[in-house]
Amino acid sequence: MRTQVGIVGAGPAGLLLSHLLHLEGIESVVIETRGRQYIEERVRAGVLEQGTVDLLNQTGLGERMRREGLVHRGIALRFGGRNHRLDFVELTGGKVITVYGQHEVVKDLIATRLASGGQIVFEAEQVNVSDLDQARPIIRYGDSAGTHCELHCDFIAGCDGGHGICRPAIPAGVLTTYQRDYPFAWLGILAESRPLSEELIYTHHARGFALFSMRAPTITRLYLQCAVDEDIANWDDARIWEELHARLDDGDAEPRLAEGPILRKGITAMRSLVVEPMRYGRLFLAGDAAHIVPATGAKGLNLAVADVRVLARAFTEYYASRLNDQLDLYSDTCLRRVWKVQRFSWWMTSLLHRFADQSAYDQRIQLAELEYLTSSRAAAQSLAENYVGLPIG
Ligand code: FAS
Ligand code: PHB
Repeated sequence: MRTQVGIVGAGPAGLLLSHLLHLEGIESVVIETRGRQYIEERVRAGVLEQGTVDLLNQTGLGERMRREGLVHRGIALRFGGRNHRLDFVELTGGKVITVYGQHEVVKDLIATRLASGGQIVFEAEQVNVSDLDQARPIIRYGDSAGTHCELHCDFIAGCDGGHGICRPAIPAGVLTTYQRDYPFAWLGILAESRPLSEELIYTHHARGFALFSMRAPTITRLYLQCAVDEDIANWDDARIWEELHARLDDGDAEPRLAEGPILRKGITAMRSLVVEPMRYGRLFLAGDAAHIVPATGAKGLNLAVADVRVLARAFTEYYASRLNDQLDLYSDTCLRRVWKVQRFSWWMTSLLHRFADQSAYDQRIQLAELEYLTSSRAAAQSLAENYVGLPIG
């Protein structure tokens, strides 16, 4: 088989890239190891930046998001038993965020791609890439019928996430990897319960970080900082709710956090990672395949979107004029923004979490920074402009 752009991975990066290329008349094939139902039900990110929402609306993907997404005009920082609201609309001149689950974006992308004749190979096996520095790089895989397939491409987009095969396929010595692993993880739940608040609440607490988020008026998404090697089997529902109350509504006369059936629970590692460059030959890395951020800044999905917007423009230039300028600038263009988002995600994580080796002085510095953020417009504006999303290159 032949195609113009072979895409490895049907997460938000791979699917959105395929959609953006289709809009420009560029053919692609998406190769995915998991089944359609699995990736449509995989609960991950929840917050869309203004730029992500604008792009989905501009490219015909926003109808259900506009109907079901929750527009939020701010967030709260909770410390000392009190909520302190940051008004994004006032601080950023009108920008907002939209709470709409990543799996919903994935569902919309798959439906749109298949409706327009897009090729997505689900349940592919033994996927590998080769000839990356040749004119015709190849993706080899077994399809769900076990047939051995070869896809000869002009280019390959490695959108296979943090544990894929594209990044490891780049020869040793080419990539520089920058990494920071945090000494804690997040225990996340999805619960059928009445939201505690209309907006997200990020909590700094002596017992550890907690985050209140949501997916719908009756579905809450909650996280609490836990040990880096935590075993979810040690957390029954009662213990989870007890810890969430202790961190999220301990200063209140009456507990405000409503409990309810827990639909999902899981542990997510917290790490920062960037590989440079985001390209080797005719392989271009995008999204988690190239960088990972701790979820504290709600950036992972949004960074993936920003990468593929740049990559789609570069492929469009190439096929329209056979110019390589934007392809040659892809990595540098993305990395300028990636590192700013890495900084913000690291800063939010360092500000809000308890570190085992923290001194009493360190804890007072965290509280001083939170007091500064909630009393200085300049400080609040800096957080707000990063949170709603920096401009895309
Ligand atoms: P993805 O990982 O989403 O997609 C990669 C795709 O490639 C997957 O479908 C995978 O099955 C497929 N794949 C892997 N290997 C393959 C192979 N060899 N061949 C073919 N396909 C292959 N971000 C937030 O902003 N907020 C959050 O709360 C949040 N929570 C998260 C929880 C978890 C458990 C994880 C892992 C990540 C979370 N993230 C969160 C980050 C997440 O949203 C990512 O940033 C986002 O999914 C990035 O999208 P992609 O780059 O498309 O990668
Ligand atoms: C979520 O709703 O899943 C979410 C929101 C904000 C974050 C991380 C996750 O920072």
